[in-house]
Amino acid sequence: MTSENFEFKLIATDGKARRGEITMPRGTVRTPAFMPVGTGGTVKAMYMDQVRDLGADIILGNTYHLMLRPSAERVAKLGGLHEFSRWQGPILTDSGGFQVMSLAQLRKLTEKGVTFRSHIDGRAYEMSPERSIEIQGLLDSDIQMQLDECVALPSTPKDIQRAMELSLRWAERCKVAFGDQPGKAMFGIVQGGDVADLRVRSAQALKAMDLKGYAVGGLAVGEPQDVMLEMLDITCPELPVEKPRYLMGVGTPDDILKSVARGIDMFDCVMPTRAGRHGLAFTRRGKVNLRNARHADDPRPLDEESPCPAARDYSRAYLHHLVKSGEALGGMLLTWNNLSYYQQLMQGIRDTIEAGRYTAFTEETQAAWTQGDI
Ligand code: PRF
Repeated sequence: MTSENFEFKLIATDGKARRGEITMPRGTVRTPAFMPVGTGGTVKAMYMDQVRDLGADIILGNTYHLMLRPSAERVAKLGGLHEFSRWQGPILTDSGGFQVMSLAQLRKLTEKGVTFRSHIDGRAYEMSPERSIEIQGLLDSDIQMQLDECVALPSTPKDIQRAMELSLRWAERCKVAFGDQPGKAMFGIVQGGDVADLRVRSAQALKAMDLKGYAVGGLAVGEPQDVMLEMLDITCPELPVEKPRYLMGVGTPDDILKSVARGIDMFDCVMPTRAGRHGLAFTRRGKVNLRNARHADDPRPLDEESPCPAARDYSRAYLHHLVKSGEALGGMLLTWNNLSYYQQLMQGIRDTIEAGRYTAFTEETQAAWTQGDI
């Protein structure tokens, strides 16, 4: 189902966990949703058809990477990011600030925006909140993110407050730059580090801007999991019930289970794709490091009951061999397995929220990770 407008509706709740649906012209996103990361117009080591067949409704793209290469203007001329990458469903793009801070060189941040040099060729760039929205528009992104400043933790309360307040001013400017686009959305991003009072102020100020959705940023940036969860406990109740909530850059399967329990609807993370390319498999029974020599003679598949051929049809011995030999197929099969596991987890989450047994599902899922046959 699609809709001319960007709409979110709640289908069921179980405690604070929410089962919902975002409808927009390019498709429906069933929430809680995990968005595979497609940084530079590709979910690394996957065909878009595979990504879709695993049950992903939406993928994430990155302003920062695409503006450097091949450039937003070039993507626009070639028909936009959907046409360019052959992903026809909804795309959410991150605004670029976070990636500039973690990847670019000679970064300078002012009220106007951020200037930096490309990590690829050293070329100088400027990105204001308005330019970030312009780029996301050129990419034809369905859900665009405000430009924000995320500070790594630990940081001083003073720095955290300065970044949070700057992010609020940038949210206003992004809202104006985005204007009125009925089939699309621009999300604000709650900042405030690990300071409860700043989180509340950030969420309340963004709520007053009446945006179409809200992200929680500035978490999973060096703090322990219990601090992240405490910040979600404080932040989620301040956000409007009728708008989607997106926890940026999170996380492990355990982070996802616990964040859904606190009211988060959307996630993205490089974990399943990056770990796959490094030889790590996520399975129902926990993580398996295929680089380990103990798999060299193991004829068993990763998970004989998985719907994913990568998990079911190849021996651990073969996967070990591929990974040790640096074969491209090793990263392809493990990425496939990992994204399949993540999408199965999300399907389980959605089904059990609807059935009113989300807590039991969480406990069973966590218990299975530690049982281990491996
Ligand atoms: N802001 C933006 N993107 C992000 C983050 C953020 O705080 C994070 C933090 N986990 C990941 N990606 N714009």
